[in-house]
Amino acid sequence: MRIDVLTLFPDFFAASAEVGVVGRAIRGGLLDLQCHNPRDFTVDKHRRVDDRTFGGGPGMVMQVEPLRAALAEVRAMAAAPALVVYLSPQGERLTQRRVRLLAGLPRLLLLCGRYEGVDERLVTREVDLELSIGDYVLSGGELAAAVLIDAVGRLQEGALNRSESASQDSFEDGLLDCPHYSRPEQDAYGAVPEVLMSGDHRAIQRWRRQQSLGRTWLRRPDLLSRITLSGEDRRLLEEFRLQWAEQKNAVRS
Ligand code: 9D3
Repeated sequence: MRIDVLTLFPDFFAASAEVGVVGRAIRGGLLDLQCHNPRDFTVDKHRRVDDRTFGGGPGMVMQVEPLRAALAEVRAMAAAPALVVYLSPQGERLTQRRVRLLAGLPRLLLLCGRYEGVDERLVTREVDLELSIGDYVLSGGELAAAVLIDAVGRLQEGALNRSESASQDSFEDGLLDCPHYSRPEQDAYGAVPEVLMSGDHRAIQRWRRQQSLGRTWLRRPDLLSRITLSGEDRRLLEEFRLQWAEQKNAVRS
């Protein structure tokens, strides 16, 4: 997969392209990440990319011409058709479902806004998809683009090893992950749950599933209401709820 990024801050992406799963995917040739600065596509001597907003008010807007020139040149750099994605607070929410869809495409062209954003005429004519990463205010699209690149990059075929397998991901089955523990068995903060030391793989699997269900119920009931639980899942969650209520009463008395 090829990802091109149009950004006024290409340096921003250097570290994230080197480290971890995505760094490995890039080095291994599974992902080709190229950043381009719209400022390099300006023709005036001040290399201007922004101007005041028509209608008045504070803030600057990224102008059409540098972005239009950059998009045309960058599109032509490879034969694969690119889906043009504009990272913006007005976009639809990025979810794991959308990540999976995007990860299967041959090429993405990510457009990062700064200031108040991009002139709407460019958005209307050139952008295929407008995406937000959540309901909080960032200072530009770069961090959101880096999030998208990470999420999509790690799904490239061969990017993950067995222990990182995507099928084990939280959200792939709509539940939060279970707690994890490592050595030593006993430390300054206490002991590891006994079942994990039992060697009984069926019991361990059951416990993990129950923890996933229980934590999702406690922390993200919105996720739980989107999925259908099996009979076994419902029994595990009911048992978790009972234990939760008992524990709460025990603390009170
Ligand atoms: C202070 C500026 N705001 C005017 C009332 C609007 C505004 C413009 C530009 C708010 C944020 C931004 C920059 N944000 C992004 O480019 C962005 C973003 C985000 O802020 N939150 C979640 N996802 C994204 S994707 C791109």
